[in-house]
Amino acid sequence: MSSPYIDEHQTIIAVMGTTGVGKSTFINYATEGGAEIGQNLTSCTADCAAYRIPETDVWLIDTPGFDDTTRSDAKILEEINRCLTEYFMRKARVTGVIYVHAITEPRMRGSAMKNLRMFRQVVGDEHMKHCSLVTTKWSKQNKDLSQTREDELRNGDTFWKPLLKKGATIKQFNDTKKSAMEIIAPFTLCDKFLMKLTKEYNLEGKPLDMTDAGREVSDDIEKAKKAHKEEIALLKEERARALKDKDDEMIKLIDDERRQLQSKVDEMKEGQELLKKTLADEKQELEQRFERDRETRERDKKNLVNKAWRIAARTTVIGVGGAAIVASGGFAAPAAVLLYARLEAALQNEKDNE
Ligand SMILES: Nc1nc2c(ncn2[C@@H]2O[C@H](COP(=O)(O)OP(=O)(O)O)[C@@H](O)[C@H]2O)c(=O)[nH]1
Ligand SMILES: [Mg+2]
Repeated sequence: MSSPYIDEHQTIIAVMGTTGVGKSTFINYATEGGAEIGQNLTSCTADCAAYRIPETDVWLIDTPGFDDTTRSDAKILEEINRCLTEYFMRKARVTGVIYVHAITEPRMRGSAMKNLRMFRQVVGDEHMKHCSLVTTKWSKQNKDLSQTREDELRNGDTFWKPLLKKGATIKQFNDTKKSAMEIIAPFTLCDKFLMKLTKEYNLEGKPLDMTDAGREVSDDIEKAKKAHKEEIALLKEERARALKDKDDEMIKLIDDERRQLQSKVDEMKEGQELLKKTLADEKQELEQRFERDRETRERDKKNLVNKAWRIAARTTVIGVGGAAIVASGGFAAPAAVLLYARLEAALQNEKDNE
């Protein structure tokens, strides 16, 4: 969820990376709580969520990883894109991206590679100066081993080397607020930029599946769909054989597997439909939401003014009443108390009507 308070004065820093690497933990250190931490490898962050660093105009955006146990990559890309579109329409200052990686990872697993690919496609290699590649969980293993892993990341052509060459920085997070703030600080000062995905979708008007990030997901879906269809065809042959052999148990097993595969193919088709989305499809909904947000902001502002007025009214009555009591040698006390009680009732009434 975004916040109605995100406008052109607010600075946005997105936090991306595989599920479980410590994105929410990092955000919690920086913002002093709020983001939900995962205890196992199921994702806690289903939607993008904005967390404000206390007493600043800087927000960290927690994003779901492209490896969610329950949602397809298409849905995740759609969610990230929806969130970026919203910040773009609100004219927020998107200044940086923090890509998180756990140093305890023995090597780049498939999901880590996929997340790195998606990060590059969403942000764009040309914007690496706005990116920090942050390693976490240093306290969880031997320092020398962690250092070896960091060197591999730094020097691997398929890992971080090309990104560092393009201006990304590499940082270590060591589980303190100070360390989180040191990582964030450079992005609070730099200019805003337009992510590749935002540019393609919002300025060039491409549907999601025509953006580079969308193509990446579509290609994966096509490959998986093809593999699943081949498996379904094989199962069909096996079923015919089992039918001939009157092997009821085998038929049941095959039918179960076919059903599972078919539901995966259906989910993929659904994902492809989702990626056909264009800005025009969601613009109206977003504009309606901004209008509601404007009303919320105005109501909050009005409530704040009313609160100030109530404080001023109380202070005046207490001051004047007190002075009257002293000046009258106590005679004015009942009248002053009555006046104060009336004022309290009136203020309470007004507060209830807000
Ligand atoms: N020691 C240590 N544990 C961490 C760190 N970051 C995350 N964890 C643990 O890793 C698990 C997943 O963290 P979480 O922040 O939910 O990951 P996310 O899915 O990327 O948001 C949790 O059990 C955290 O306590 C870190 O920097 N140091
Ligand atoms: Mg999380």
